[in-house]
Amino acid sequence: MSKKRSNGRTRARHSASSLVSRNPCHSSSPGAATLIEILSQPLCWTTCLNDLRESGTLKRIAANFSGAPEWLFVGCGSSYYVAQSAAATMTTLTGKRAQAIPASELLLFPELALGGRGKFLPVLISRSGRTSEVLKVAELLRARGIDTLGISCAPGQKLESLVTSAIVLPAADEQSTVMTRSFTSMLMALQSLAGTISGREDFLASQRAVTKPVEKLIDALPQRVSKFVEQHAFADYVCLGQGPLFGIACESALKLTEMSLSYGQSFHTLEFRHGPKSIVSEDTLIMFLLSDSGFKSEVEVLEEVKALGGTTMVVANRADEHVRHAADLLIELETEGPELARLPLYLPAQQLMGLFTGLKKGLDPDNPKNLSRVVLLDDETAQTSKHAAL
Ligand code: F1P
Repeated sequence: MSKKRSNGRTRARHSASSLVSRNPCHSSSPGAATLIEILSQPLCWTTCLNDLRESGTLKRIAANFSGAPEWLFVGCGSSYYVAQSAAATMTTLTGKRAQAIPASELLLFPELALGGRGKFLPVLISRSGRTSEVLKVAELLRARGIDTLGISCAPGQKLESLVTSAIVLPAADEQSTVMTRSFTSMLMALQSLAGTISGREDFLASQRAVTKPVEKLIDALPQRVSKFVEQHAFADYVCLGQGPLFGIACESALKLTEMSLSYGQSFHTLEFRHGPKSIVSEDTLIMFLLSDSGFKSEVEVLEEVKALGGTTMVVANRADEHVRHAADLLIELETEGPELARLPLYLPAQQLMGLFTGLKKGLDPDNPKNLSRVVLLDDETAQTSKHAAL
């Protein structure tokens, strides 16, 4: 059955739930690899955290770099959004100034990115360890004698040879083009580093503790999300999050865009009132990532959007009556411990929303249109700005 969209493009409609019922392990059908990678996250997180603890990697890196007064997290695409939530975590747990920046900004506007900065530690984030812009930044910093920390999921890649110290998470690497478990695992590793530097044993313990109970939640998610996708057809998607959740909101919007070629936007939740809420309608899905710290204020925006006739999806640790009333799809994480420790847990539902929306449109989320798994630029394009006065 084809469906006419407001912009006149017709769409083939496939049953998203068909993928859930088929055993993905043996299926090479569209989206199967990404579905396997999304569902593998709890086990992947446990493996990565165990590997890091048993190898003593984080303790070693904390010993070498905990003195750095300022941290600068650098990445591209999804890895830039890891940088945003990692920077928020580093500041919240250690009190140190931390910022996130796309690699291209540091290459093209170095004075903007680095001007006036005292001693700082750059953290270079790249799933592949091969992205040209990130490698260029690593070379630039190395040429300036600045120590760097790198994090990747692919052992033995160029980034590892260019940085002073590296965290590598082979268990989190993926076949798919889009980042799912690599995103959440690299974020969890950087959060664990911040917990180690700040000596927050409670945070480290809750990080380990959340991976088990979430298995049950993630196993039940495909049915719930695919059913919701079956019952709705949206023209636009908006993802809202505040504080450390803003990076997760950006990544959620990118997952919708990459896997379903939909228009996905992200805003700080309360910023949505200042203009963007003009697009609220029943065929706009507004996804709320509710924090504990800003819960009351964020729920007021949720209720406003519902009153304007918007369709809503909510991910929160625990909902109250207001949220239950205003959410068309409600995902409760129901975990204990500090809210920062459950940051990565907000993503699987969003990842599945992108996957099933793409399948419904007859797309293959494993191989998004126009995208390559690694962005390799010829030397010319990745040249640093002539003004690279670091
Ligand atoms: C970053 C990235 C991905 C994006 C696509 C292209 O790669 O931009 O976020 O989904 O796969 O590459 P990396 O530097 O983290 O390998």
